[in-house]
Amino acid sequence: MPVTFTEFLLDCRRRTDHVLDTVLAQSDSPYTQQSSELPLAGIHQALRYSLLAGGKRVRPVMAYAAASATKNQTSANDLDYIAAAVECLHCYSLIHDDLPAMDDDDLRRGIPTCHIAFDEATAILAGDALQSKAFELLSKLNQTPATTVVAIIETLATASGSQGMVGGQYIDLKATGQRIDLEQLTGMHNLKTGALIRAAARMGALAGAANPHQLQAIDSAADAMGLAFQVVDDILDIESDTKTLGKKQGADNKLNKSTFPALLGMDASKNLAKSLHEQALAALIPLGPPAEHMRNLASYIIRREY
Ligand code: GRG
Repeated sequence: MPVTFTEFLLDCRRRTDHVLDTVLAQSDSPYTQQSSELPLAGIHQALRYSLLAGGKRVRPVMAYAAASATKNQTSANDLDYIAAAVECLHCYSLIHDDLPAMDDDDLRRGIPTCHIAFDEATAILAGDALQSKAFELLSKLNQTPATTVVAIIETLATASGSQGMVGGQYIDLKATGQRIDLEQLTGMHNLKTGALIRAAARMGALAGAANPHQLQAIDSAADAMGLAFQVVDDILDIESDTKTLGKKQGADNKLNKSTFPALLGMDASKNLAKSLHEQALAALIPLGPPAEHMRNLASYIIRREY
């Protein structure tokens, strides 16, 4: 049983990576099961390349932390599949976000982006396959009541679609080069970045059989944590460096994107991150000591260096 947050974080990452490695290894055959004539090694290499390249695994950790905040026994196996599913969905969004038609980046997680290492068509298909894999993994939940599994699937589907992450990305692309106000910027990031982080917490809480009060507390904490994550992302894009970030520093500025520091200034952006952190901690008060990992994750999100 992990004690410190660092141990918890490492344990969550290890568990997530184990599932990802296992499920990808099962599909890593160079050929389909149906026919030994159809080579598939390239697409499977691309999936493994992007998914197993590291990453902080913040969304999986969020799911584990939310489940532990409910105090209820949760099936470890089912939680592992939820964690791996949300990471697959996230990784698909990163691969597609890096494409020339989107942000056109050539570095991610410290290595060349998927379309640079392979090719554009392979990267599009790898993203598509990871999205499908996410829902395939959720279909493996067998210790969770069926109605809860449906609610978990609905949570991920809604959060990642046009009223969630994809919608936020669409607004981002349309807003590039234009002046938008703080309300619009916040709304966009609540969808683009926040929706999946909120979904991760909600899926963990649902798997942990959260009661309506717990669910409400976890939802509002995750809401603040999701936005804080993006504010910090914008700050790091200015104050950090390419090596630490594992992606191009200054990319937002280069693309003429609206960001929190651009709109508010650096000091006000740091204050906003602090106040979102406080909001998250306040929302978690009713959950008491079992929400310790959620509290620590909220702190990790605003103190992270990459
Ligand atoms: C093209 C159909 C289609 C959909 C695209 C690309 C996309 C939908 C959405 C993009 C969403 C996106 C990339 C949001 C950015 C969120 C963000 C700050 C990502 C970085 O996450 P980290 O720092 O990365 O957790 P690691 O590598 O640590 O996992």
